[in-house]
Amino acid sequence: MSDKAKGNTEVLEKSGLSRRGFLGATAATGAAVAATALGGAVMSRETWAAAVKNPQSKIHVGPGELDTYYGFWSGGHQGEVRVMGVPSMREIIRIPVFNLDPATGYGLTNESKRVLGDGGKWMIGDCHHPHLSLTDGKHDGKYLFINDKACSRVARIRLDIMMTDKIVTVPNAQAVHGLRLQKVPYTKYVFCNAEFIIPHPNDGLNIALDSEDSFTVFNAIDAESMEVAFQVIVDGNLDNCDADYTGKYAASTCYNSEKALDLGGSMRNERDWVVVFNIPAIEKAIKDGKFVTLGDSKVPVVEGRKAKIGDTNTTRYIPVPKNPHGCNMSPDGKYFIAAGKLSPTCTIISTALLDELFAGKLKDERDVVVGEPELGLGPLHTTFDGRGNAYTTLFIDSQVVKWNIDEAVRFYNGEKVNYIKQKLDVHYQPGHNHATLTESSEADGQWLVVLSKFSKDRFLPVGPLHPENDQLIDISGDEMKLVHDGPAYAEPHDCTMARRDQIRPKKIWDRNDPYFAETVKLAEKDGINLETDNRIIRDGNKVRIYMVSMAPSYGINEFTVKQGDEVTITITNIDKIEDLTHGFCIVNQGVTMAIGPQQTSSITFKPEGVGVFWYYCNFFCHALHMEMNGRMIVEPA
Ligand code: CUK
Ligand code: CUA
Ligand code: CA
Repeated sequence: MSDKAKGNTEVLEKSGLSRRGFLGATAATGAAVAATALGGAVMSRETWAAAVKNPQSKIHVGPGELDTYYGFWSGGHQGEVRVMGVPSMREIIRIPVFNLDPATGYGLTNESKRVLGDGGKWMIGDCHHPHLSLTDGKHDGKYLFINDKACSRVARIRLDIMMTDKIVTVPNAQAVHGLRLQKVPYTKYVFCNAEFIIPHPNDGLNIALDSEDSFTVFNAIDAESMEVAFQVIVDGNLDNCDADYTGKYAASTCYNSEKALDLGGSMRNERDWVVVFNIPAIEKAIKDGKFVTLGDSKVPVVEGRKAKIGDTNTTRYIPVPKNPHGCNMSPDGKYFIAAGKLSPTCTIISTALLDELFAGKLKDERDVVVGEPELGLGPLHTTFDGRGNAYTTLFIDSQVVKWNIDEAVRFYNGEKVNYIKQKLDVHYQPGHNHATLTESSEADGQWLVVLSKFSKDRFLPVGPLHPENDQLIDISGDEMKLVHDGPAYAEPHDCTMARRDQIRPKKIWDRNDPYFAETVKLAEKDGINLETDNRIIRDGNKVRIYMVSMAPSYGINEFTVKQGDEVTITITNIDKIEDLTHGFCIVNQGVTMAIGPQQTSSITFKPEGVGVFWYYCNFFCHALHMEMNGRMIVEPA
């Protein structure tokens, strides 16, 4: 066990849960313990080093060659998304979402401020779960959605331009965490969990968190309008979620069924639960007027608490051990798999039995559980290869365990079968893992990325703050093979991957793109043709400057404003050449933005001080790029 793992065990021991206690806490049969102890082949350091050094090796993407998969990484509390190439694990670009991005001017330009709305005042985020939209269970290349736990938001990224185009703040909620998409018939809803229990109304008068008026909500956001379509009140809190392949059910894990306010309290129950949401039943309840609204929000809020659902039949609570975390749908649509975290097990829930559960035909909620394999210590998240195998991260054991789902189901039915296929050491303490196309019906079992939380000795030391370690594992054969370590800055939780043919980004902007349509409208009001006009319009103390850019010059090379003016600069890049982006930066003014080919970008600011201020292009665009500049003259008032 690594020192970090030891440290974790100590923490758990202090909280009353020893390593042995874990195993003792569940009714583990001897056979299951034996299966766990078996482990599997671990590729030696020498073998994988040799595999990586071999230029013919599968992961080597040579100069000029393209990766076979797009990877979309959460940028953690950098509040962004990172686009990676897999298997090279090269970071290709970053997409700012909730954060300030000086390179593109995201957070500064008027176009990005319209996207950010009110949330623009924060410019922080905490991204965990990036997910790609689907049609008929397959990635359709339209959108990527991601949560912001820090400010309770969900953002949408348009994959054709790889930019954030809508953000919604979820009302009546604190900390939007788990997020997954409806897969079938298409991504109509973005499902997401508000994690923390808060009082309603949260007015500072009513602060008792154990009262009936304190709860959290499950949310469905309309993927097109990006408005919250409905919320469901639940018992306990909510962690991760997923959706099935019929379009009917979503499920979320709850680790705090105790509604406790401290660590010890939230580990009191041997079992917490998975809440299953019946989407058609929720939609019907809303149609029948069986909902309330909370506070100022107009979002319909449906009752989903056990004791209160009445005839709306919106939810079911399936007991699972213990502080469960990950919730993952298998790509064949058969199972929701909840990772036990404080139990060494995963719970396999059969989707085929959910209709019967909701129809009241089962005696017990646990009757939908068709397997509960013992896998190792600290199971957090599960991913799939499309060949019937599951891969679960074991946080405390610092391993990924490969296991066969149907064999685990047979074991649960009493058959003596060893469902554990292999255990592979990872470095160190893995959170999510993610196999290629695993969240779609096309899971192809080629690559597995393991997002290890600690990197310790895997990279050159960089001071007390370490990066994380994203490890690439070849899962195309019978045996998992670790082939690459890659540092990641604080702190992705999750990633998602699609085949490169499934993502079809534009090479240059469309002049009619909605991203800057509002800016075009404002220019039209000023009688400006953005593609040809270079003009300065004074309107009281508001000055609007319109210009084009074409390598290596701006349409206006000098303009004058007065101290105290509010200045808006709108630039249209009339170059039509792929990869020919210009920048616009005014020195000592905090003004910077990018203007891609055929894009219009604008920025509004109040100049600071008086005098001559040079502006220049900060994207290398031409041999005379250094000469692409001009001057703003600020006259004293
Ligand atoms: S959570 Cu971080 S490792 Cu936010 Cu998906 Cu499990
Ligand atoms: Cu335009 Cu550099
Ligand atoms: Ca608990």
